[in-house]
Amino acid sequence: MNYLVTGGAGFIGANFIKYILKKYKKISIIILDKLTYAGNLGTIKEELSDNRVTFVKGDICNRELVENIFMKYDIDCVVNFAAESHVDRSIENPGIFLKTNIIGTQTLLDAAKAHWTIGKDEKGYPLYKDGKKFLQVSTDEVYGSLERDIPEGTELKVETEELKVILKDREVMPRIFGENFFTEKTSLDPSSPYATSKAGADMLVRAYWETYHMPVNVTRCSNNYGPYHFPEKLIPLIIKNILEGKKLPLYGDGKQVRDWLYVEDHCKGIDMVINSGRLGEPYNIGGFNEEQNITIVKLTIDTIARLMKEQPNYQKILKTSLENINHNLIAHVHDRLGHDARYAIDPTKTVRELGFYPETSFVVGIEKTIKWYLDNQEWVKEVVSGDYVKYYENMY
Ligand code: NAD
Ligand code: TDX
Repeated sequence: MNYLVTGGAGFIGANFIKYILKKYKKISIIILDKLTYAGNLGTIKEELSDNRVTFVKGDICNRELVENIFMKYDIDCVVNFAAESHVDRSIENPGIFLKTNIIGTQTLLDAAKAHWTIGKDEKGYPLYKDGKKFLQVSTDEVYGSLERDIPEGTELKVETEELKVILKDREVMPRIFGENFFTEKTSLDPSSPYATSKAGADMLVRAYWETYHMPVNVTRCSNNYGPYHFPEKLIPLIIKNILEGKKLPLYGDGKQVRDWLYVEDHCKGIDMVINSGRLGEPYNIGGFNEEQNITIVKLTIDTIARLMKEQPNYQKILKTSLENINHNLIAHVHDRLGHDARYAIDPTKTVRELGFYPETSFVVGIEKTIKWYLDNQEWVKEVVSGDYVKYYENMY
């Protein structure tokens, strides 16, 4: 089997490649990545020397290049991670988001369609070689925003009786605020240019299913965290700033809610959808772990302070004194424009149909993540280069 993994030098793409190579011996991977500021070959250093892996540097919008890849390799599955992924950057400069996220997806769809088609049925729909699949990695942000304010004393809830039964006896118990969730039937209602570009790509993939019967799936996942997360996103940015004794920018009142999922659990969910997802269907992948941003930030500060005390060796990384690692580092800054208040995934369909379940509780996942950053400061230095510095000069 040959997988074409686009965006494989980025955060989730790289974690996915590591997951697949470990789990399967007979899958070869062709990585196509433009190596933007967010892509880093250091992230996949070991995998690049594996003879099952081929790396191609290039843009998913480059038709000729994508065609050549399909001509050279018999691609069985496209897993499209490649994207401009940061909401704040999309507010500053939407154009590149539309280009990469929409036109890039169309370019990949066209090449896959051309190379996988073997004829037509009696109605004129294309017929495809067996076992092919186009997996579009999407996000819960395409659904827009849910209500945010959680009345005092609200109990944690799960939406359906069926979900309650499935969740019984699991180690990761749901932590869910509010009444409403995104299901796969929720209308797409994106707010930011990033989310809109992802929704555009989602709908295009759906259009290729409806119009050409392309073998596709879309996965819509909540906020990931874990190793190799680029330090412009909340959790890795906070970890980096704490270690440097810098202020921690919290947008607005910090009470916005996200559903956090450990990246390896997302990779597992994608693998399940590739293997068993019903063609043409979207699947939600969520962490059952809603949390307010302010709680995430405080927990990260507390965990780092604790780890520094438990393992004093780590203190040599600090560019500030241990006493300064406290909640006073939090600085409320101006809110993100059009900031979505709450994301909350109901992954019942994926749980029920594919047996998906997040294995990593947030307490375990955040400690693993922080330790990874403490142990991999060289990686952080490597990815924080010119473009990142320029971006932050303009931020606050
Ligand atoms: P990332 O920004 O860390 O990585 C994106 C990768 O794509 C980088 O390696 C970059 O070089 C590459 N890339 C960008 N433009 C390209 C182009 N035109 N051609 C080829 N490669 C290009 O992103 P991520 O956080 O790993 O997200 C991966 C995918 O998952 C995205 O599609 C994103 O929308 C989706 N997603 C992310 C999250 C999350 O929490 N991070 C949650 C749900 C879905
Ligand atoms: O400095 C910050 N301060 C802050 O308060 C940053 C970077 C973020 N935030 C807030 C904004 C969000 O409410 O924290 C929350 C998380 O922000 P991000 O890490 O930027 O993630 P988000 O905007 O939720 O989007 C992420 O999850 C869905 C990914 O970046 C997307 O690619 C994915 O689709």
